[in-house]
Amino acid sequence: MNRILFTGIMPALLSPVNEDGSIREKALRRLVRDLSQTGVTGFYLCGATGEGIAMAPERRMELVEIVKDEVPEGMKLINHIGAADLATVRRLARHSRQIGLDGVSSVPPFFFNYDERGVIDYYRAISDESEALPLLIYASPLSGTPLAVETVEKMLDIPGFVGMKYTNPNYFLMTRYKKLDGGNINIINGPDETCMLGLLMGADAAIGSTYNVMPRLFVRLYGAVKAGRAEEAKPLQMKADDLIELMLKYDVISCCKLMLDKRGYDIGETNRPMKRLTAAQKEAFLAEVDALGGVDAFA
Ligand code: MN9
Repeated sequence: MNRILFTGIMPALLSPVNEDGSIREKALRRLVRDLSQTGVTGFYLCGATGEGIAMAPERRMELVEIVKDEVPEGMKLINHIGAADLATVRRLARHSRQIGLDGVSSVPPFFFNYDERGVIDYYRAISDESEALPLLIYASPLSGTPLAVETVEKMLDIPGFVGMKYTNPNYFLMTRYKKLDGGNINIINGPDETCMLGLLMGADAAIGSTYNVMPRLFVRLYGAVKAGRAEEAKPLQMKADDLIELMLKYDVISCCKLMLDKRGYDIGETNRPMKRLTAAQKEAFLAEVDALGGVDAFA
């Protein structure tokens, strides 16, 4: 079985929501439509950037249904279905299969300390419930320490298991995962600020927050690295990093939402109780973006 199913640049799609958590359908559809024209290969839904953990399961299901309905043929959709209770995880896994998504993903079970068996059982439950939809671990800094390479190796037996979204700038560890099964494991770069390095060290794809804002820049960067022209990719990474540095100073998700808002998407704020910027912070961030050329300099 070929596990390299996901390649290219995939925005971790922002979730446009209202104050009560309901989906801003118009903004969502427009964002999906527009981003789909930029050369990205698909979307990662309801992850950290997509705020899935802060959303009710019904909202998550509604959001992925809208995206599935709007997205052009051929674009891949991976749904992050992680939740603290297995019943919700199973429900989202089943739903992802029913509506025809291309893959499911989850952070390892969190909050309680799970041992290796608990982790593997969790992913097996997802595989069973989704009838072996392509499955990716989400190795996120928000969900504890990375899984042991040996644990991931054991997971190669789980039906549908293809690999992981690896949000960690430790690229030595990334190569240890990537060596499993002779490289037949789909490793997807997480940190946008080191996207070029991840790709150079063997990642097949990249998923990230800031690809909502700078899709074309990263599509060019991906093409350059994969064509062996790292020297062409470097200035693109450096340019993106000037903006990412600012976003990290304020709050990445809020800043991405704010920049799209400035570009005319009626995207709203984050789900509570997630971080939000004050009016003064918004103004300060936008002034710093202006100094870098303005919100459209990165489109
Ligand atoms: O993996 C994102 N990571 C998190 C995806 O959300 C934790 C990244 O895209 C970062 O937001 C980005 C900025 O640090 O690299």
